[in-house]
Amino acid sequence: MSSISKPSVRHPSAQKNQIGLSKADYEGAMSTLCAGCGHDSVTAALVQAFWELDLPPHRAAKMSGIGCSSKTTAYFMKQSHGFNAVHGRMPSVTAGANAANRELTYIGISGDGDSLNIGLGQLAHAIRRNVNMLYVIENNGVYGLTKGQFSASADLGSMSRKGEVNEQTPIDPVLLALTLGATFVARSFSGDKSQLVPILKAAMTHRGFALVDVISPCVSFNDHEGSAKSYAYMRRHEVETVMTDFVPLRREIKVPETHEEMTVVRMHDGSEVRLHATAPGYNPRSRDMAYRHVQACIRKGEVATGILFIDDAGRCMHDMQRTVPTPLAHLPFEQLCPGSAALNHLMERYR
Ligand SMILES: Cc1ncc(C[n+]2csc(CCOP(=O)(O)OP(=O)(O)O)c2C)c(N)n1
Ligand code: SF4
Repeated sequence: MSSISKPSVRHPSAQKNQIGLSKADYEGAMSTLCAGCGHDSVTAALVQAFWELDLPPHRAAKMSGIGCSSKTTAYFMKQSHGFNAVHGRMPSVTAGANAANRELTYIGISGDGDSLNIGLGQLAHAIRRNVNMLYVIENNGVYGLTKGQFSASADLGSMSRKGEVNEQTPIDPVLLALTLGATFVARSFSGDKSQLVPILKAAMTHRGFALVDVISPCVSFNDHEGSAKSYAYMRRHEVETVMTDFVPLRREIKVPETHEEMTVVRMHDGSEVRLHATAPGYNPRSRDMAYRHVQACIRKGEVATGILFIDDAGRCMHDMQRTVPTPLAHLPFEQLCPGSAALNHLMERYR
């Protein structure tokens, strides 16, 4: 489908960030998704977050699989690198790219079908490897692109547009990530930009795998009465567990007025993430507490949002694999290939 292209003219008075770019410089192609699709609101939040973070678009790589959600990467930061992998294979393609060039910023955008059905094994191993990336799941509980089949995140007993009831136990990406040892786990709602933007900024600054599950309603196939992934359901059942402020390194860090129930996490670049627990006694550094709280919300039919767990001391894939600091992509051939003598010596150890 063709669509009109966006004007490239910039208003001279448009506000610039620290690297001299306006918000329009973080946009991409015109969206071809249905009007009202939650995924377009996620795109707007991504544009805002990366602009505020002063991320140089040419130093980022946008990775995705297949689905309406995976088309999101075309709609922001058109000057970044990009790779649409096969359906469900984005996590391992990103792990490979990250192994070759650790200096790029990796942003993976996926759907619940892409991540939790066909790509579940791939997602699980990217979490275990703690690949340094922001991984956004645009979660609508259906296969949007292929016209509304239930996906693995559809709630038990929820209804399709045609009235069919889902009888399979859902996979909750947040519980999955917590179980597999993810070092940053958050959930948000596409209709809540003020919550989503600071979460995306904190996730982006996290060193390691940062999973952000965004409930993003599909207006064409899953926004009806009986759906647990509709705008109306989310507005009634969202429970903000942790409110997030993100304070970048360069800004003056002021002591906030209230310390109550606040956890401050210093990111590896010196920025601060401030987490205000709105659920009494909630500690976002406790994996067990996060798990119990999210499950308790599910039992009550509620959706816990916010940064639910953060571990800033986790070792990322490069730490575990003890890779060299220079990206493999920049190493000269002589260093990448030590020659046949070294290879023969290595092979001797296996005789
Ligand atoms: C190997 C393979 N199997 C199936 C498909 C068909 N297919 C394309 S997108 C898709 C589902 C996308 O659903 P989801 O990831 O939830 O994204 P959404 O469209 O809802 O945003 C499927 C089954 C495919 N392209 N490749
Ligand atoms: S089919 Fe659903 S997920 Fe796909 S663009 Fe339309 S509203 Fe969005």
